[in-house]
Amino acid sequence: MPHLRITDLPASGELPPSLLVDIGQRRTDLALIRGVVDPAALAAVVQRIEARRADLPWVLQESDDRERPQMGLLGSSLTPYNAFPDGPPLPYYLDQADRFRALYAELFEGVDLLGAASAVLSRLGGGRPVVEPVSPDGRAFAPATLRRVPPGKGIPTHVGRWFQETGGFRPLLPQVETSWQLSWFVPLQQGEQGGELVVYDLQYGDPAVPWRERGRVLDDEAIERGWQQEPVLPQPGDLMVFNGGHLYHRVSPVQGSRPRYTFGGFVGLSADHRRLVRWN
Ligand SMILES: O=C(O)CCC(=O)C(=O)O
Repeated sequence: MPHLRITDLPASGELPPSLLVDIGQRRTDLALIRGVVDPAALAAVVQRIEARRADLPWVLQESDDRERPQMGLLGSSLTPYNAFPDGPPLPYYLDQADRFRALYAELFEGVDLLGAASAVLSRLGGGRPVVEPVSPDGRAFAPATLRRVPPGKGIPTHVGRWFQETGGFRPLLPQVETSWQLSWFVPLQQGEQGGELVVYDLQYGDPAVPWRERGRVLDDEAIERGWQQEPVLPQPGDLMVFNGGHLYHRVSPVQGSRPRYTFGGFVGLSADHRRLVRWN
Protein backbone atom coordinates (compact mmCIF):
# COMPACT_ATOMS: atom_id res chain seq x y z
CA MET A 1 0.00 0.00 0.00
CA PRO A 2 1.49 3.36 -0.97
CA HIS A 3 1.89 5.60 2.06
CA LEU A 4 4.02 8.34 0.53
CA ARG A 5 2.42 11.53 -0.71
CA ILE A 6 4.44 12.35 -3.82
CA THR A 7 4.49 15.50 -5.98
CA ASP A 8 5.93 14.59 -9.40
CA LEU A 9 6.51 17.58 -11.71
CA PRO A 10 8.79 18.69 -14.57
CA ALA A 11 11.35 21.36 -13.67
CA SER A 12 10.33 23.25 -16.82
CA GLY A 13 6.83 24.02 -15.48
CA GLU A 14 5.49 25.91 -12.51
CA LEU A 15 6.54 24.60 -9.11
CA PRO A 16 4.60 25.06 -5.84
CA PRO A 17 6.50 27.71 -3.83
CA SER A 18 5.47 26.28 -0.45
CA LEU A 19 6.43 22.66 -1.19
CA LEU A 20 9.57 22.47 0.97
CA VAL A 21 7.80 23.89 4.00
CA ASP A 22 4.79 21.64 3.28
CA ILE A 23 7.09 18.60 3.28
CA GLY A 24 8.89 19.81 6.41
CA GLN A 25 5.60 20.36 8.23
CA ARG A 26 4.34 16.96 7.05
CA ARG A 27 1.46 18.05 4.83
CA THR A 28 3.15 15.97 2.10
CA ASP A 29 6.27 13.77 1.92
CA LEU A 30 8.29 13.84 -1.27
CA ALA A 31 8.93 15.92 -4.39
CA LEU A 32 10.35 14.44 -7.57
CA ILE A 33 11.27 17.28 -9.92
CA ARG A 34 12.12 15.88 -13.34
CA GLY A 35 14.82 17.09 -15.67
CA VAL A 36 16.72 19.60 -13.53
CA VAL A 37 20.00 18.84 -15.35
CA ASP A 38 20.78 17.23 -18.71
CA PRO A 39 21.48 13.49 -18.06
CA ALA A 40 24.05 13.35 -20.90
CA ALA A 41 26.13 16.06 -19.18
CA LEU A 42 25.98 14.07 -15.93
CA ALA A 43 27.07 10.89 -17.75
CA ALA A 44 30.17 12.79 -18.94
CA VAL A 45 30.92 13.83 -15.33
CA VAL A 46 30.64 10.19 -14.20
CA GLN A 47 33.10 9.14 -16.92
CA ARG A 48 35.54 11.80 -15.75
CA ILE A 49 35.23 10.63 -12.12
CA GLU A 50 35.55 6.92 -12.95
CA ALA A 51 38.68 7.63 -15.01
CA ARG A 52 40.30 9.28 -11.97
CA ARG A 53 38.68 7.12 -9.34
CA ALA A 54 41.81 5.53 -7.86
CA ASP A 55 43.36 8.96 -7.20
CA LEU A 56 40.34 10.75 -5.72
CA PRO A 57 40.14 11.39 -1.94
CA TRP A 58 37.10 9.19 -1.21
CA VAL A 59 35.76 9.45 2.32
CA LEU A 60 35.00 5.78 2.97
CA GLN A 61 31.88 5.09 5.02
CA GLU A 62 32.43 1.56 6.41
CA SER A 63 36.16 0.85 6.79
CA ASP A 64 39.63 2.24 6.02
CA ASP A 65 40.24 -0.66 3.68
CA ARG A 66 40.27 0.91 0.21
CA GLU A 67 40.01 -2.54 -1.41
CA ARG A 68 36.71 -3.31 0.30
CA PRO A 69 33.62 -2.52 -1.83
CA GLN A 70 31.78 0.20 0.08
CA MET A 71 30.08 3.55 -0.23
CA GLY A 72 32.48 6.47 -0.66
CA LEU A 73 31.86 10.22 -0.63
CA LEU A 74 33.74 13.07 -2.22
CA GLY A 75 33.64 15.60 0.58
CA SER A 76 32.80 14.74 4.15
CA SER A 77 29.29 14.80 5.52
CA LEU A 78 28.60 15.97 9.09
CA THR A 79 27.01 12.57 9.75
CA PRO A 80 28.69 9.67 11.63
CA TYR A 81 30.80 7.23 9.63
CA ASN A 82 33.55 4.69 10.20
CA ALA A 83 36.36 7.14 10.99
CA PHE A 84 34.14 9.37 13.21
CA PRO A 85 31.29 7.42 14.87
CA ASP A 86 29.93 10.64 16.47
CA GLY A 87 30.41 12.72 13.30
CA PRO A 88 33.61 14.51 12.20
CA PRO A 89 35.27 17.29 14.23
CA LEU A 90 34.49 20.71 12.73
CA PRO A 91 38.06 21.66 11.61
CA TYR A 92 38.45 18.38 9.72
CA TYR A 93 34.98 18.74 8.21
CA LEU A 94 35.68 22.31 7.05
CA ASP A 95 39.02 21.26 5.47
CA GLN A 96 37.17 18.54 3.59
CA ALA A 97 34.51 21.06 2.52
CA ASP A 98 37.21 23.33 1.00
CA ARG A 99 38.79 20.37 -0.72
CA PHE A 100 35.40 19.29 -2.05
CA ARG A 101 34.63 22.71 -3.54
CA ALA A 102 37.93 22.64 -5.47
CA LEU A 103 37.34 19.09 -6.69
CA TYR A 104 33.76 19.87 -7.65
CA ALA A 105 34.95 22.75 -9.84
CA GLU A 106 37.34 20.36 -11.63
CA LEU A 107 35.09 17.34 -12.00
CA PHE A 108 31.88 19.18 -12.89
CA GLU A 109 33.50 21.68 -15.22
CA GLY A 110 30.77 23.13 -17.45
CA VAL A 111 27.89 21.38 -15.58
CA ASP A 112 26.40 23.57 -12.88
CA LEU A 113 24.58 20.83 -10.99
CA LEU A 114 24.79 22.64 -7.65
CA GLY A 115 23.48 25.87 -9.18
CA ALA A 116 20.62 24.08 -10.98
CA ALA A 117 19.61 22.13 -7.86
CA SER A 118 19.79 25.29 -5.72
CA ALA A 119 17.60 27.23 -8.18
CA VAL A 120 14.91 24.54 -7.97
CA LEU A 121 15.19 24.31 -4.16
CA SER A 122 14.74 28.08 -4.01
CA ARG A 123 11.64 27.91 -6.26
CA LEU A 124 10.20 25.24 -3.94
CA GLY A 125 11.17 27.31 -0.91
CA GLY A 126 9.20 30.50 -1.65
CA GLY A 127 12.10 32.15 -3.51
CA ARG A 128 14.30 32.23 -0.41
CA PRO A 129 18.05 32.46 -1.10
CA VAL A 130 19.96 29.22 -0.60
CA VAL A 131 23.02 29.49 1.66
CA GLU A 132 25.52 27.25 3.45
CA PRO A 133 25.90 27.38 7.22
CA VAL A 134 29.01 29.24 8.34
CA SER A 135 31.39 28.19 11.14
CA PRO A 136 32.40 30.62 13.94
CA ASP A 137 35.64 31.40 12.01
CA GLY A 138 33.64 32.34 8.89
CA ARG A 139 34.33 29.21 6.84
CA ALA A 140 31.43 27.68 4.90
CA PHE A 141 30.04 24.20 5.45
CA ALA A 142 29.93 21.78 2.50
CA PRO A 143 26.91 22.47 0.26
CA ALA A 144 26.60 18.79 -0.74
CA THR A 145 28.66 15.65 -1.30
CA LEU A 146 29.04 13.27 -4.20
CA ARG A 147 28.14 9.69 -3.25
CA ARG A 148 29.34 6.53 -5.00
CA VAL A 149 27.64 3.24 -4.10
CA PRO A 150 29.19 0.20 -5.83
CA PRO A 151 27.24 -2.86 -7.02
CA GLY A 152 26.24 -5.10 -4.11
CA LYS A 153 26.00 -2.20 -1.64
CA GLY A 154 23.19 0.13 -0.56
CA ILE A 155 22.76 2.76 2.17
CA PRO A 156 21.59 1.37 5.54
CA THR A 157 18.33 2.47 7.15
CA HIS A 158 18.55 5.87 8.85
CA VAL A 159 16.60 9.05 9.59
CA GLY A 160 17.94 12.60 9.31
CA ARG A 161 16.77 14.11 12.59
CA TRP A 162 18.64 11.44 14.54
CA PHE A 163 21.82 13.10 13.23
CA GLN A 164 20.85 16.20 15.23
CA GLU A 165 21.67 14.15 18.33
CA THR A 166 25.26 13.48 17.18
CA GLY A 167 28.37 15.57 17.95
CA GLY A 168 29.02 16.49 14.32
CA PHE A 169 25.71 18.40 14.07
CA ARG A 170 26.30 20.49 17.23
CA PRO A 171 27.86 23.52 15.45
CA LEU A 172 25.03 23.52 12.90
CA LEU A 173 22.02 23.49 15.21
CA PRO A 174 21.95 27.19 16.30
CA GLN A 175 21.80 28.21 12.63
CA VAL A 176 18.80 26.15 11.53
CA GLU A 177 15.17 25.49 12.35
CA THR A 178 15.63 22.11 14.03
CA SER A 179 12.02 20.89 14.00
CA TRP A 180 12.47 19.64 10.45
CA GLN A 181 15.18 18.96 7.88
CA LEU A 182 14.83 17.47 4.42
CA SER A 183 17.12 15.32 2.29
CA TRP A 184 17.74 16.13 -1.38
CA PHE A 185 19.76 14.44 -4.10
CA VAL A 186 20.19 14.22 -7.86
CA PRO A 187 21.27 10.88 -9.39
CA LEU A 188 24.11 11.16 -11.92
CA GLN A 189 23.92 7.46 -12.71
CA GLN A 190 21.79 4.57 -11.48
CA GLY A 191 22.89 0.93 -11.42
CA GLU A 192 21.24 -1.48 -13.86
CA GLN A 193 18.82 -2.41 -11.06
CA GLY A 194 18.29 -1.63 -7.37
CA GLY A 195 19.54 1.64 -5.90
CA GLU A 196 15.98 2.69 -5.06
CA LEU A 197 15.25 5.06 -2.23
CA VAL A 198 13.05 2.93 0.05
CA VAL A 199 10.96 5.00 2.46
CA TYR A 200 9.32 3.34 5.45
CA ASP A 201 6.08 4.34 7.12
CA LEU A 202 8.07 4.81 10.36
CA GLN A 203 8.65 8.21 11.91
CA TYR A 204 11.49 9.70 13.91
CA GLY A 205 10.57 9.69 17.60
CA ASP A 206 7.98 6.91 17.33
CA PRO A 207 8.30 4.90 20.58
CA ALA A 208 7.92 1.75 18.46
CA VAL A 209 11.25 2.34 16.62
CA PRO A 210 13.07 -0.99 17.19
CA TRP A 211 16.64 -0.94 18.60
CA ARG A 212 19.30 -3.55 19.31
CA GLU A 213 22.26 -3.57 21.69
CA ARG A 214 20.44 -1.64 24.43
CA GLY A 215 19.33 1.21 22.20
CA ARG A 216 22.66 1.76 20.48
CA VAL A 217 21.93 0.22 17.06
CA LEU A 218 18.83 0.59 14.93
CA ASP A 219 17.21 -2.81 14.24
CA ASP A 220 16.91 -2.43 10.49
CA GLU A 221 15.79 -6.04 10.02
CA ALA A 222 12.83 -5.51 12.37
CA ILE A 223 11.94 -2.35 10.43
CA GLU A 224 12.12 -4.25 7.15
CA ARG A 225 9.82 -6.98 8.55
CA GLY A 226 7.37 -4.79 10.41
CA TRP A 227 6.74 -1.56 8.50
CA GLN A 228 5.28 -0.67 5.12
CA GLN A 229 7.82 0.55 2.62
CA GLU A 230 7.70 2.31 -0.72
CA PRO A 231 10.53 2.44 -3.30
CA VAL A 232 11.17 5.52 -5.45
CA LEU A 233 13.66 5.55 -8.31
CA PRO A 234 14.57 9.00 -9.66
CA GLN A 235 16.43 9.10 -12.98
CA PRO A 236 19.72 10.88 -13.72
CA GLY A 237 19.09 14.63 -13.71
CA ASP A 238 15.94 14.48 -11.53
CA LEU A 239 15.91 16.24 -8.16
CA MET A 240 14.43 14.34 -5.24
CA VAL A 241 13.54 16.17 -2.03
CA PHE A 242 11.85 14.28 0.78
CA ASN A 243 11.24 14.25 4.48
CA GLY A 244 14.27 12.12 5.24
CA GLY A 245 14.51 13.97 8.55
CA HIS A 246 11.27 12.41 9.70
CA LEU A 247 10.76 9.16 7.75
CA TYR A 248 13.18 6.25 8.10
CA HIS A 249 14.67 5.28 4.75
CA ARG A 250 17.47 3.35 3.04
CA VAL A 251 18.87 2.79 -0.45
CA SER A 252 18.37 -0.76 -1.74
CA PRO A 253 21.48 -2.67 -2.93
CA VAL A 254 22.74 -1.64 -6.36
CA GLN A 255 22.65 -4.51 -8.86
CA GLY A 256 24.54 -5.03 -12.12
CA SER A 257 27.95 -3.72 -13.11
CA ARG A 258 27.58 0.04 -12.75
CA PRO A 259 27.98 2.00 -9.50
CA ARG A 260 25.23 4.40 -8.43
CA TYR A 261 26.27 8.04 -8.25
CA THR A 262 24.25 10.74 -6.52
CA PHE A 263 24.93 14.32 -5.46
CA GLY A 264 23.07 15.81 -2.53
CA GLY A 265 22.72 16.72 1.11
CA PHE A 266 20.25 18.24 3.55
CA VAL A 267 18.11 21.36 3.30
CA GLY A 268 16.06 23.25 5.85
CA LEU A 269 15.22 26.77 6.98
CA SER A 270 17.60 29.15 8.71
CA ALA A 271 16.72 29.84 12.36
CA ASP A 272 14.98 33.11 11.29
CA HIS A 273 13.13 31.28 8.45
CA ARG A 274 14.33 33.83 5.87
CA ARG A 275 16.81 31.64 4.01
CA LEU A 276 17.14 28.02 2.94
CA VAL A 277 20.16 26.39 4.50
CA ARG A 278 21.80 23.54 2.65
CA TRP A 279 24.66 21.36 3.90
CA ASN A 280 25.95 17.83 4.06
O1 LIG B 1 21.05 8.45 -2.36
C1 LIG B 1 21.60 9.32 -1.73
O2 LIG B 1 22.50 10.04 -2.17
C2 LIG B 1 21.20 9.55 -0.31
C3 LIG B 1 19.84 9.04 0.04
C4 LIG B 1 19.62 9.23 1.49
O3 LIG B 1 19.67 8.30 2.23
C5 LIG B 1 19.40 10.58 2.03
O4 LIG B 1 19.31 11.53 1.23
O5 LIG B 1 19.27 10.72 3.27
